[in-house]
Amino acid sequence: MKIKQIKVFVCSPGRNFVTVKVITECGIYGVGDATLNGREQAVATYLQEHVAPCLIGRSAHDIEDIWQYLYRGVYWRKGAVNMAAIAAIDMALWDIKGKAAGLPVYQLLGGKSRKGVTLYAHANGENIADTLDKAEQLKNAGFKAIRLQSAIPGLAVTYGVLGDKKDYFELQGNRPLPPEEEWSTQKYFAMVGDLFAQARARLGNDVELLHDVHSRLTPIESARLGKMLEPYNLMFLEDASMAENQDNYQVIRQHTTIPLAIGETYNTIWDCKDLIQNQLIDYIRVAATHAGGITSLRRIADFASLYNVKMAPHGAPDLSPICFAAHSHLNIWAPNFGIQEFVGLGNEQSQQLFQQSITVENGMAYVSDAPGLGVDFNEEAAEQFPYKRSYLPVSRLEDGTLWNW
Ligand code: EZ4
Ligand code: CO
Repeated sequence: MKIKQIKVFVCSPGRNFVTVKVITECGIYGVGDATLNGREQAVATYLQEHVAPCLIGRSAHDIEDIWQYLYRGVYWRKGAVNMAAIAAIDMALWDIKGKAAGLPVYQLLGGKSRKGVTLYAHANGENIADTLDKAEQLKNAGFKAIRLQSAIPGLAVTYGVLGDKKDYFELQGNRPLPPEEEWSTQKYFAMVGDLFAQARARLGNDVELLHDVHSRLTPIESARLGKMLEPYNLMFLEDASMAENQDNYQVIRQHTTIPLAIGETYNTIWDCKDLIQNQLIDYIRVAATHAGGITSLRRIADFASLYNVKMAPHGAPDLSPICFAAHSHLNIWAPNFGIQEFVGLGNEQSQQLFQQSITVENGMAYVSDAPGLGVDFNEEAAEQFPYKRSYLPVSRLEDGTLWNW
């Protein structure tokens, strides 16, 4: 099962995805996701120039050794570009191993721990009533957990709110230079308590509610928010504050019992080690694509389980359906699975490019028994969707100071 060829694709079926295909001499191939939003070409070049040539001729079965070779072996460990490249190769190798064994990847991890994967959907609105209309629709469609985000009165554009765009693909897929958004903690605080008070009044108590702060608050402001939202029983508060300094979360934890989640930008277990070990968080949100693949996430899940921290992988539109498949196999296995973020199965073009075998019903995802990851990439269709430069916004305070995105 020697690796014969590694192909790298950067396509935009409405938004950019970096996809890797690892092909073996016996003809079995595997696919992986290496999408790094706004830095796609850096990963693609890294893979083509520095990773692929080193792997040709190696056994596709040596998943762990190849992971170590690309992590320890390069001297420059960690980093978003490096870890996304490792992730895509790792996913493709798990896909190959599953296909060679005739088993879905979750069986290789240890089998199913549950029937299906609970998802949380997004309700984003232009105002509180609009957000809650959308949340009600999602609840009626069977979702058991919903993330609420609402535009902040007095600010021109707010994180995650779609404005005149019909979906996330349209929002994130067509911005050739980074747009700018505004942030005011004071204006946010004037809105967010009402959002959750009204949400509980309208949606009742039999739905889980979540919220993403997108790292806009200082630790003591996050503590204040946690206390403010405690009566509304959130499943978790996501990315309240930055945690490059992992001790920041001590400050939040000292003041509030609101469950905390973080990790969507993390690249390795080291980024979350202190947060997990000191029981400063409740959910770890690492993505297979950005934290080194299935091999890394399995290791983080096992480590987190020792400290009652549950897995809640990132599920944004900039993670491809291959990542969603990798997460689904991990989620159905992990004894300490919490919840999976979910923004739909992609637009029509993306479904042409990626054939997904996972089904979604009543707010749950079900993994098929197809060997490997159970997701395919249509190389022929790839040519129809060329790369388009596109960026996330940047965020500034009202006085112009650059702030956290
Ligand atoms: O802004 O994935 O929880 N989801 C998120 C996302 C992120 C994007 C960044 O690439 O915070 O929408
Ligand atoms: Co987030």
